[in-house]
Amino acid sequence: MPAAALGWTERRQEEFAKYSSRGLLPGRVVAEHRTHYQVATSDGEVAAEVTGALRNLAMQRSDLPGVGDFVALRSNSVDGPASIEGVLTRTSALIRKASGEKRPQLLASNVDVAFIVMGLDGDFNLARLQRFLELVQGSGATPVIVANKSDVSRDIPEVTQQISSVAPGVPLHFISARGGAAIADLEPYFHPDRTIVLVGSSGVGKSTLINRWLGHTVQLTQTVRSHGDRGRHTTTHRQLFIRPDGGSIIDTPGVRGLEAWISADPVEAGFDDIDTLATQCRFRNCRHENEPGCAVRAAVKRGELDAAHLAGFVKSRAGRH
Ligand SMILES: Nc1nc2c(ncn2[C@@H]2O[C@H](COP(=O)(O)OP(=O)(O)OP(=O)(O)O)[C@@H](O)[C@H]2O)c(=O)[nH]1
Ligand SMILES: [Mg+2]
Ligand SMILES: [Zn+2]
Repeated sequence: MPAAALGWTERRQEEFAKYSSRGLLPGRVVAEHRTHYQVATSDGEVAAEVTGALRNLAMQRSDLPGVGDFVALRSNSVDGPASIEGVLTRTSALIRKASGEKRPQLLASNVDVAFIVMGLDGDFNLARLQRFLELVQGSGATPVIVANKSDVSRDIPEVTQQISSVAPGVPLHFISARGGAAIADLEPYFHPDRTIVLVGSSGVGKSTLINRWLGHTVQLTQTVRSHGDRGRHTTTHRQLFIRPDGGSIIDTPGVRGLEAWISADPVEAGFDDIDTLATQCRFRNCRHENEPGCAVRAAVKRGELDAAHLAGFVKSRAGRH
């Protein structure tokens, strides 16, 4: 395990002893795909699957491994995926869970600091900031507010005052990811043993920051997408990156659905997420019921969209006709 870079602390090493005695190897989940996990190990990244036994033990979906988890791996045949046989105790977990929701989803685990990124352009929204703050405060990670796009900024003293009214005592930094202004102010949060997650709405500049910290373009950002897809999020899945000079950083997609999940009020949350997904349905007039090639139901199946939220959408639309 490239120890320091991945946050492989002594405490984790101790907990891992019960697995190493069974011949298992440590790894850290860097991405979660529909069919498999991508896990970083001392021998590089490998594909891995969860064993049936571990799946049966999981009481709910958030008990299964997610991005940021330290896992115990058994390597199988030369070309087959490795098996994940255990998950180490999490030191923190960002879990999205709306009230009454039965399927909490793990967004990232073993995160030390969460940068809540806001855009100082049209995106700026205090209610949304508050919801992200609640998500982070329930996780065990330390929140830091990053107000990005200071180059197009509105009145900074005014914004500072507004933010401190909903987030008193939470560190606040004004930066420009694109221009580079004040980026260095965030450097002290990085540490070889530490993991930082970026959360925030779509388009606030999370991936632009990731690319800056990684020193090259690892994530697509909005400027390089094709035209005509306004409103769609650019980053599509959560991914952990290891900074060359130490420390791990997790990029997350600014899915509208996250706000829908956080918000207890479905009317307020809206259905932008479904509208966005619907642009990828095979039929333009898809009702997302049983049409073939429906991207919305596919997202529900993948667990990326709440089925109850889709049901609410179908119901509200029926009411309009
Ligand atoms: N003016 C200005 N634009 C910025 C800044 N940082 C990022 N942007 C632009 O904002 C747009 C969105 O940036 P992304 O990094 O793709 O945003 P994201 O938060 O990763 O979005 P999702 O992946 O959809 O969640 C791009 O066009 C960036 O160039 C900044 O500091 N100033
Ligand atoms: Mg992104
Ligand atoms: Zn559809």
